[in-house]
Amino acid sequence: GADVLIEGDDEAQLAMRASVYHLLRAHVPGDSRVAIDAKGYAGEAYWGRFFWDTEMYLLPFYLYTDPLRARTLVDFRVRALPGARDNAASYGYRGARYPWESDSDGRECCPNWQYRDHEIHVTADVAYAMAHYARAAEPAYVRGPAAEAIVEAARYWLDRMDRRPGDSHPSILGVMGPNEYGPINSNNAYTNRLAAFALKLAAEVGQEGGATPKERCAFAEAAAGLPIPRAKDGVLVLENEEFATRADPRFNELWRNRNATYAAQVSQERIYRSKCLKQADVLMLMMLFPHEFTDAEVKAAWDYYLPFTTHDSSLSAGAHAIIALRLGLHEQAWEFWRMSADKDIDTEHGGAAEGIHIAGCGANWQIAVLGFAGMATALQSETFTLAPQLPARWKRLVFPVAWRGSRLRVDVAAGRCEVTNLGQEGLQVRVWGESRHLPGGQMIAFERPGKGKR
Ligand code: IFM
Repeated sequence: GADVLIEGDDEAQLAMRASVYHLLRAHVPGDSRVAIDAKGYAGEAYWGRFFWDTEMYLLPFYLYTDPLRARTLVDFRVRALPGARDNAASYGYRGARYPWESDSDGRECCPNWQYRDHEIHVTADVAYAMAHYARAAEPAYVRGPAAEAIVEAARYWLDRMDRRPGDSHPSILGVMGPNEYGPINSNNAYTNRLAAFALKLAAEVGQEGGATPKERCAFAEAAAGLPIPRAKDGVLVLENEEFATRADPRFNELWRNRNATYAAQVSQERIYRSKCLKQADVLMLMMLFPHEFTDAEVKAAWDYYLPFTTHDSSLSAGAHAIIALRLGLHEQAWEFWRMSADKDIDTEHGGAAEGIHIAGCGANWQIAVLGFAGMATALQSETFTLAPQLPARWKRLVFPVAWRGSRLRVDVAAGRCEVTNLGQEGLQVRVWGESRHLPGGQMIAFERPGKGKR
C-alpha cells in the first residue's frame, strides 16, 4: 500500500489519507494514454488538461510508492512526442516543445498566450522527470524508451536560446517561470537550471536518442553556459534579470482580504509590473537542487521572496514547507503544511468546488516524506537518506518507500527512526547522518543525535 500513518494529529491524518486516496483514484494503472489532469479528474476547471504538475508534484508519490504507476506518467510524455514536435515546429523550432497545457496527444491547449508562449520550463520538467524515474526505478529508461524525447527536447532548447551581444553565455529570454505573476522575463533561474539539466542529460544519453557527437557537444556546452542570475552580493539568487527592477506590490494597501487571492483584488497589469509571486520559483529550484545552494543562499532567498509571495497557487505551500525545514524554521514549516493540507478539506478557506487540487495532494505527500521525514530523492542522493524532524504534534509517522528496486518501511517516533528492508537484497541507509548497511529482511533503529528530540 501507499498509506502514510500519522499518529497524534487526526486532522493531518485525515488530510494525508484524503490526498493518498485522490492520488490513487486519479491514476489509471497500466495506461500511458493519460497522465493526471490538474483537478485530478474531479472537476471541470482546466478542462482535463495535463500540466507540469504531473512531473514535479505528482510523480514523486508514485515513484516512491509504486514505480509501475510512475512509469505510465513518464511514458505518457514519450507517447506525446509527435505532438510536442508539432508544437516546436509551430514556433519555428527544431525538436520537441512540450505544451504548457497538454491534451492526451501532447497538443498545446492553453488558451492564454502568456502562459502558452512563455511557460516553457515544462519541457525541461519533462526531461527532469524522465531522469528522476530512471534514477529511482529503472536506470535503462533514459537510454531506452525516453532517449529520443530527451534529445528532441534538447534540440528545442538549443534553438530557443539567444546569445546577446557582449554576453559570453547563452540566455533563455522571454519566459515565464513557475511564478506566473512574473511575465516575459530573461534568464529565469528555475528555467535555466532545469534546461541545463535537460541539456546535460541529452549530452549523456543522446547517442541512444539519435544525437550526433557534434550535437551532444553542443548540448553539453549550452548546459554549462546557462547562467543563474544573482544580485550584486553574489548570494541572493534572482528569479530573473528583471525581478528587482519591478514595483513594490503594496500588499498592505491593495490586498485587503487575505482570505481571498491577491489576483482577485488587483488588475493583471498591476501584478505584472510588481515584485510579486504567485508561487515558489527560486525556492522551488532550491528544493530540487539542495546541494547546489548554501544555507546562506537559501536563507537569503527565503527572506527576500517570502514577503512578496501571495501563495495564490496551491502549488506554493509544499515547496515553502520543505525549504522551511531545510532552514530549521519549524513554525513556518507547520504553517505551510497546514496551508497545503487544508486546501481541499477546509471548505471555509479552500474547498474542492472545481475539482481536487491534485498537485496539492502530491505536495502533501512530499511535505511529509521529503520534508518532515527528510528523505532525499534519488536525484539528490545515491544512498537512501532520511533526516526526520517531525512536527511537535506528530507522535509517529510511518510510510512505505520503493527505493531503486528495494522495498522499505520507515517508522519515525520519539527521536527514533526504524527502517525495515522488506526485500531480500541489502542496501546502504543513512539516517541523521549515520550510514549503515541494512540487510534484506532486517530492521535498523537509528537514534536522533543530540537533545530536543522531535
Ligand atoms: O501548473 C499550475 C501552475 O503552476 C499554477 N496555476 C495552476 C496550474 C495547474 O495546476
